[in-house]
Amino acid sequence: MITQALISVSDKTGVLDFARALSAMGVGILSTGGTAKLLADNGVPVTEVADYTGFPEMLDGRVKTLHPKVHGGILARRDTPEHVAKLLEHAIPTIDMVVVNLYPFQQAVAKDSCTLEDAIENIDIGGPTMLRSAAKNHKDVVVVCDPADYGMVLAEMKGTGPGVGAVSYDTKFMLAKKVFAHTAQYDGAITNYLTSLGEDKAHATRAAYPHVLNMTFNKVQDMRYGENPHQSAAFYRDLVPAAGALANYKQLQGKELSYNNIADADAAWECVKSLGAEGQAGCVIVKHANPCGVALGADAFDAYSRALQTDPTSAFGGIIAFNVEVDGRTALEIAKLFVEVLIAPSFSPEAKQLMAAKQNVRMLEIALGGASNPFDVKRVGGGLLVQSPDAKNVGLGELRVVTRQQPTQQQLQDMLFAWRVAKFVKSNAIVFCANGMTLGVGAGQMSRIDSARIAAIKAQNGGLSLAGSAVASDAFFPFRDGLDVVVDAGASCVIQPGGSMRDQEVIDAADERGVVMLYTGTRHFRH
Ligand code: 93A
Repeated sequence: MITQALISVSDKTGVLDFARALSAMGVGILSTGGTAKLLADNGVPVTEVADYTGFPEMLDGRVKTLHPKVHGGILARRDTPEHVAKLLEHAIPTIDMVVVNLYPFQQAVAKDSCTLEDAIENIDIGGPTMLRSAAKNHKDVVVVCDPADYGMVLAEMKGTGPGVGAVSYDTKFMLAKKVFAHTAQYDGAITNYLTSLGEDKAHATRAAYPHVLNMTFNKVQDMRYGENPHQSAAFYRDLVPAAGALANYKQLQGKELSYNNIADADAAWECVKSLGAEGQAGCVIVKHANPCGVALGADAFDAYSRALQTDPTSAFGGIIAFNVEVDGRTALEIAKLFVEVLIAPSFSPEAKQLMAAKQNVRMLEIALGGASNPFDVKRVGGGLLVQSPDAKNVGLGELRVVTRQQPTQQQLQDMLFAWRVAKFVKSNAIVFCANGMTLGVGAGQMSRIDSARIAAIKAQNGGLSLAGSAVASDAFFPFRDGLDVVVDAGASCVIQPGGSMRDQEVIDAADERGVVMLYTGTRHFRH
């Protein structure tokens, strides 16, 4: 039963309506300075915490709610007689609901003008303390730190019948988990800011990155094992994954996803999301985190048939992703192959029905969306590397023709497609393409020339001609030998970042061989 709520919020979104509704249900409301004023000005009966505790707000508001009458009322176990007796002894009523959101520390430090003093004044102490007290005692206290939950809480209270409502244990537990994730994130942001301060301690260094290292996750599942059967593993999801991120998958059928399935599915999904600028269907087949076939097509069927041609041997047991709906005809074709995971924004009813006969295929539906992550992380011994994601898509205006030969429109299109794919291939990456499909992919080699040789061999194995093809190299050619290999194999044009000490040697080689070469000025290492 909720008789008394304490409301103290910096973000006042929705709080007036929420407080009004609580009040209408007979809940007494305690509140702090700004929040209390907003409620009182709008006719919601409210008691100031200072009047309630008999202790004035002090030290510029640093001490507002840090009082035994507040924390005793929140923390007392209602089913422990000693606790109840103590409350009675000190005339402390219970506080059954805590509605708090914190001083906007992250927003404050995101401003260039923020000084260390500003940042410190924006560290909320009383707010997290109340949230943590309430979350610890969630069995008896409803704790709300997110205005988005006001509606849900009210609906549940109203649903319990006339008069003062209650909130279920499951909801209280969920809200408590949310609070600890929230305060952990908040403290993480403070730590991150303080450790990024420059020598003068006054400002975060200009290069400080990221401002907020949001590393709070929800566990989705334990896995049978990790990359190998002797490794333990689990999958965690961001508190709020970005729209279009892999973690938002809905599994329609198939066995539980494995560790490698999720890693490969992510590689396939990120790559296929980057296709489609041409308004065509795109298909990506991934094996061991590398695309082994990528193609555009008139429809899903066409894109799949073309993607499969590049390397049908490697596609066995692969992960296949589409950027368009998978229809029945395409599903029928895919069913001929042994597939681990199939991903698409949607599947037609016919495709679902056909795949139902293949229950070993894990089918994932994910809505298409933009960037998945605000930053990339990689664990190293005793540390963490953090970087912004490789979101760069080279524009036409950034391309520079460095050879005497100029590209035709077709060559330009082929090179841009190859370049887009190369970004998703582990370095050293060499990708042969023509007409919106990969012809040969050389991935993950320690030398560029070996990647070039492998890419050419792949095309040969697939029975594909490289005559007149386009080649992308994810980083510059350090010597002319790599270029010679791709031209010997049949390439007529090459796209690469440029920037080698021997650029001139490579340009001369391209001119000598009569091929086109474009510089992007950007490289796409991927490890
Ligand atoms: O300055 S505090 O760290 N000390 C406190 O005792 C305290 N109590 C509530 N910050 C405190 N709060 C915070 O005040 C809340 O977390 C909330 O963000 C804010 C609401 O202030 P007002 O109601 O005056 O707008």
